[in-house]
Amino acid sequence: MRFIQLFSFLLYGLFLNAHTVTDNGKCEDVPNTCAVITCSAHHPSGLPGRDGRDGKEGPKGEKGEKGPQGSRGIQGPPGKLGPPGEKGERGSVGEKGEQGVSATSEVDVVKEQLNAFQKELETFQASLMKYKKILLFHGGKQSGDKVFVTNGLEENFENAQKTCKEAGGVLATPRNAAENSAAQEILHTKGESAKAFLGISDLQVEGIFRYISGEKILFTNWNLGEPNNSKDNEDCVEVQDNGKWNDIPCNLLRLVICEFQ
Ligand code: FUC
Ligand code: CA
Repeated sequence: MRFIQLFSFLLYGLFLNAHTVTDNGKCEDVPNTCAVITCSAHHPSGLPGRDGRDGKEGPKGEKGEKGPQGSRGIQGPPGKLGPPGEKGERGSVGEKGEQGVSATSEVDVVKEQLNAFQKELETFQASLMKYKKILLFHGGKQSGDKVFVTNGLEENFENAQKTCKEAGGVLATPRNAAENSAAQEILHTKGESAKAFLGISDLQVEGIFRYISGEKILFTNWNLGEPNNSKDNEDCVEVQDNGKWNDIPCNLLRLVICEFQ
């Protein structure tokens, strides 16, 4: 048995360390070659040869192990606004409020306000009546809610219009026979042949007479043959002492009669 073990050992050494002779006469290692006998027979062992040249660069090594964790970086910018959170729980019940005003007392308050307003209105109406009486005392004439009054002056149409406006009224504008009679009565207080301007003209469109408000006139009391736009220069209207109307030039002077209502 020992003999077989020794033989195997030698045979193994022969395969691992075989030598041969190359063309240039050197003895080199040739793995797995069974020429050890030839080499040692022709070239007895000499001085060791020089170191060979560096071999070619080997293949890339395997990836190294993961390094240790780096130090903590600086804080980043704030992130975007997140989605709204879920609805919170219902809060606790608040304190009891003060007692409200009862419906009945609210009605009472409105009733009181209404009574106070009614009293104010009565005072105002009494005051209005007082001024109406003053106007009538000064020669004013009433028709319905309207009162006609004159300042006793004669003015052209433009100034007569201004005078009435400044007094809070408008030039006399009879809209029916009763009002026309009231204006006529004023003329009678100023003597025969008295004439006054009316708040009517066709200054805007020739032949179409309108009130100062701009409305077309509805009631008329023209004298026979009027309006004739004599000399193509009659855009204003006078009321004569007989109550009849005539178109006349606007620059003539006529009594100022204003109406208030
Ligand atoms: C009539 C009127 C005129 C003017 C003249 C004296 O012709 O139509 O407006 O009053 O008389
Ligand atoms: Ca005329």
